[in-house]
Amino acid sequence: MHLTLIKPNMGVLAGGNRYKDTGRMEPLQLGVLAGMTPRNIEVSLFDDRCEDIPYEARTDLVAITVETFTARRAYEIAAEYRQREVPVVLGGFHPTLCPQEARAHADSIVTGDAEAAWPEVLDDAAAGCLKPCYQARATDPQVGGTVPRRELFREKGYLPITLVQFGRGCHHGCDYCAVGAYSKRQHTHRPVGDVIDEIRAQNRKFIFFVDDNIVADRDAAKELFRALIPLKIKWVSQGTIDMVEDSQLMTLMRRSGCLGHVIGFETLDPRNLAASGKPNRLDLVSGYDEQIKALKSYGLQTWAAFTLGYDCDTVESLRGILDFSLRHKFTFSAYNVLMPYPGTPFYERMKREDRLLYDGQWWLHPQYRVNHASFVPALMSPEALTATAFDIRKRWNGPLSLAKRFLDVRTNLRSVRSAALFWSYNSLFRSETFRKQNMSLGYTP
Ligand code: B12
Ligand code: SF4
Repeated sequence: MHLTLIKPNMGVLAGGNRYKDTGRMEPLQLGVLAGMTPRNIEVSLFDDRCEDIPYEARTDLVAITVETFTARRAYEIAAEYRQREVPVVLGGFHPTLCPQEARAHADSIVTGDAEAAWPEVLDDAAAGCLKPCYQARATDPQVGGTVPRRELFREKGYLPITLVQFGRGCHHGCDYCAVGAYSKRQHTHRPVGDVIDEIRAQNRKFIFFVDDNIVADRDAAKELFRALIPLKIKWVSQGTIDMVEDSQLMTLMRRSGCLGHVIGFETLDPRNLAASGKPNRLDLVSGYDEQIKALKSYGLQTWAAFTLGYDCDTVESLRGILDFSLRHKFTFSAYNVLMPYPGTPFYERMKREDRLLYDGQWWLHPQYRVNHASFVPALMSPEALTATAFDIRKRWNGPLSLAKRFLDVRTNLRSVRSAALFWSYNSLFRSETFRKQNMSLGYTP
């Protein structure tokens, strides 16, 4: 039997060329699927973000990982294979949160984590009797010590950073977040020993822990950090700002080689935080200042994530977020337009309030463009939200901002490595910001 694994691209750039993600990372989920596949099954991996898919090559089963922003393209790829009578199975966030829609484009879908369902899918595919839907029960990630088959990632031009997962899911239920909806507010993690073995078995010293919240279980995180110290790696991850409350956690984090995290600040308005359910503590007088000071005292380079378009946001208040970011000289920042991801409470609320644009399915709509508002904000027009978000991104990535932010002795000037990280990734994000704006999803008009 031959299995083909596919990571779909997003779409087509405003100028008409297919998007080629210059900062693409290894598709970890496909490595995990391959790792769970018995060795007597041949496996090929194709990354639509950087190579053509050889539809005519012989294969017995195609497995595609689907996120909401790649759903349109994934369905196009699935149609090509199904036209050639090759069975297609879809899995990942989007089929889990939108199973009925995904079912219409595949022979079979898997909802939830692959770990609990994949052996049965392969057996059924080999016997020619795939079921229409496999509802995987929740498991720990890579249960049983599965190791991703990283040799499949070679020569695809991925960034030189190894993706590893320790924990999965999140206890919080922020209303806009697909992770809260997918994980049903459960957090699980792998045995620390498995993670250490996996890191030792690959040859890079720069790791991205793709956990949704690396500090979700503080005791487990401390156990991991202690075990990482002898490995002498450098690593980055994602986490909630409440991490700074625990000085032992922060000290271990730093000693284990942490360079920084993606941290969701989301908004500077406590009313927005309360409405979204984000558990950040925003002091009424000092805002996030004390927490950011604490982060910097550990020398961590922060990738601050903001979401624009909450009900209390105005064009003016959004501009305040840019001033705030510049004042704190964050190493990186993301200013994402709030998106109604299907399956989230925010999506359901926008639907109830009749505020969804693009027929309520922006991810499938031929007119939808990347980084555009896909709902009607409360205090501004969708066009004003799109334009303000783009303007903030432009200013943040401008030469003055870069120069000002670089000059932070506690973070970006702390070491040659920190300075190199600042410039290499800021250049990448800068060019991606402009390229991706107004991109359409999928390849067919
Ligand atoms: C790392 C990461 C990134 C990396 C890129 C990773 C890469 N390889 O390309 C970066 C930081 C660049 C990134 C960017 C973005 N990301 Co991202 N990312 C993640 C993150 C944190 C981890 C992904 C991962 O590797 N997980 C580990 C693997 C093992 O887990 P998994 O993918 O879920 O796969 C498991 C199951 O889902 C299932 N499964 C998955 N695929 C398949 C396929 C089959 C056939 C089967 C059977 C099962 C199966 O089994 C797997 C094993 O259990 C996820 C959150 C998450 N928990 O996954 C968000 C996530 C996927 N990203 C998300 C988003 C929105 C984005 C952005 C659009 C953000 C933005 N506004 O710019 C961009 C767009 C990317 C782009 N192409 O431009 C959302 C997607 C929501 C959705 N409904 O689709 C997520 C879920 C985060 C969130 N909070 O909601 N991302
Ligand atoms: S804390 Fe982060 S990962 Fe958890 S639900 Fe909220 S936004 Fe999602």
